[in-house]
Amino acid sequence: MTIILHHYETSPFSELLRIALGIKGAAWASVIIPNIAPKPLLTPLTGGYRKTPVLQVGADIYCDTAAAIEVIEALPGPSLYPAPLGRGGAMIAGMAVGPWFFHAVGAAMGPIAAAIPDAFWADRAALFGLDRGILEARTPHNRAQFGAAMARIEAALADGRAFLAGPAPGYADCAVYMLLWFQRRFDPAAPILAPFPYAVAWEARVRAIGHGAPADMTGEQALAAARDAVPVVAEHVDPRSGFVVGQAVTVATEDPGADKVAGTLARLTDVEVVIRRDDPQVGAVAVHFPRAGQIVRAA
Ligand SMILES: N[C@@H](CCC(=O)N[C@@H](CS)C(=O)NCC(=O)O)C(=O)O
Repeated sequence: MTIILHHYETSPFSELLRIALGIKGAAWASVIIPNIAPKPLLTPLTGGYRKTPVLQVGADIYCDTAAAIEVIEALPGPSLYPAPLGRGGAMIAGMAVGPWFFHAVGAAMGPIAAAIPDAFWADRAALFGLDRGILEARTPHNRAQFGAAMARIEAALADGRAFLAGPAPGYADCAVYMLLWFQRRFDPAAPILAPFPYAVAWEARVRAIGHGAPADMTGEQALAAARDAVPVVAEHVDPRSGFVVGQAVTVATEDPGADKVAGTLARLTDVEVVIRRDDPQVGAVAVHFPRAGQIVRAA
């Protein structure tokens, strides 16, 4: 079934998945979504999760790159967890999507924050508590912290390895690469990267992987694809969790302005949370989240 990616060009987390699709050499459908709320053609699928990107396969909706990466991993082609590190690559990725991420964002956006529209800052203040003035004031700190991250990336690559986890590219490369890619969004010369020649050479290798074979799709077509499919979920709720299959729950990210997605619990493990929803526009869907980073509450 077609992989549908809901994303926008300038989104670093979207670039992470686009490169992962490139590693697989995958064909996929590209739906461009707004970079601020509201997202009227996405909400019927996710039930309110509004972050970017979202991956869709029929009536199965994958929120967060940590959930989406496993769908991409299951595609034919080279593994996103190449030897010798294997699944250990996910822990490198965890640095990039976690502690390094907002430093990288601050390093890139702090210097040009004044040129970005007020509506963007109002949206990010509501979602992340990200304030334009504070971001501007913290630019030197964020640039220093991003430099500290870059120094570690450089040191890891300085033994001459081609990719972070070994000779082949994987999830670790996709996730760390998005941070460097984002610096070049606002300043293609990215002098902040210049002191790190191994990292810059590696960045060029990752960029050369490309995005696979995207084909444009409209948001309306993506809704129709969900309407025409049925969700595929292996029901299982970990008895240690205190929840049961079919229980009404909400799922929300840890962000201050996160929307709660309501549904009935289909799957809850240490790896994932899956809820079923019935939507007036698309019918039955299953919304998949990674367990990490989500707050599950009884509704
Ligand atoms: N943990 C999420 C983070 C996603 C994220 O923060 N994405 C940014 C854009 S790169 C976002 O959602 N911004 C708000 C928006 O796009 O509406 C993931 O891995 O997918």
